[in-house]
Amino acid sequence: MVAPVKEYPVVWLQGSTCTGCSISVLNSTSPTIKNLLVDEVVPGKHLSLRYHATIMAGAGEVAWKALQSEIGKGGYLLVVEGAIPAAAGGVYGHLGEKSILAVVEEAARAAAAVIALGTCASFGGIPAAAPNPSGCIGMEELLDRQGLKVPLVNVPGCPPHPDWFVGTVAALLLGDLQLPPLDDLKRPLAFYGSLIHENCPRRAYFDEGKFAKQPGEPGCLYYVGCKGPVTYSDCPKRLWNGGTNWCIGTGAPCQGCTQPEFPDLVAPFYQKTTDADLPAIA
Ligand code: FSX
Ligand code: SF4
Repeated sequence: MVAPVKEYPVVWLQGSTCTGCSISVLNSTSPTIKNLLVDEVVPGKHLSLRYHATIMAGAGEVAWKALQSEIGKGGYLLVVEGAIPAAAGGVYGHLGEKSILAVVEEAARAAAAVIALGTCASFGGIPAAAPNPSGCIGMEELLDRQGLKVPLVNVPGCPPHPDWFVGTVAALLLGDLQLPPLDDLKRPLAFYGSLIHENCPRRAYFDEGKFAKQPGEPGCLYYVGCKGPVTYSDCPKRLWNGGTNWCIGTGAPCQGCTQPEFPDLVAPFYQKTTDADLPAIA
């Protein structure tokens, strides 16, 4: 007899976002988004996406009721994309009949676990850039402010790599929603465990003091603004767009998009990061 497949409901909410995180996940190549949504993510375990404003067919009152019904049932995996506008009681962003702040808080209260997808949901990101008039915050800060103890994983990146999301979901499902090993910023160590600079194919140029004077030139991109020495992710090994290339591979300096300092403290983007920020590099 075939063992029954266990279904994990997923509620996906969007705050202040460009929706790039959804676009990135929709571009997942292995597995494809169809595999992710229809097949078993890990043997015997299947995601059931109950609410996602961008890709669901329902709209208006029907969608709003579906969301309310899922929140009422609870026990789902909550994916939050985008920062949460929290100034003035949440007046700067609305979802259905309520503020994003109120809906995300209600949804987090009833969730089994939360994935903050993207740098905005993790740390505030671009919507929280100075002067941040809408008071945008990331999920960890929101949960702290409300005293909510729901398990949280941050999957930052602007946008995050689809593998980082899919791999995190697979790890959560394998462990029956137990959190995988995380760093002190709640990022899965499997994807954010080492500095870009440690694995960069241009590292020999850095060590030899051969620096590009313009983006696109050969050489280390440190003096044209590369934030690889202060940025944790596996981009140099994983590459993007199904293994085609990555920022530094095209001659563009890393912008530090997986870090809580993004974007204010890694700006100006095309200027050298201050040496004071450099961790000890062996
Ligand atoms: Fe932020 Fe994601 Fe950057 Fe955009 O939702 S991490 S601005 S890619 O879309 O939130
Ligand atoms: Fe690579 Fe940037 Fe480090 Fe240079 S500074 S070696 S381009 S990660």
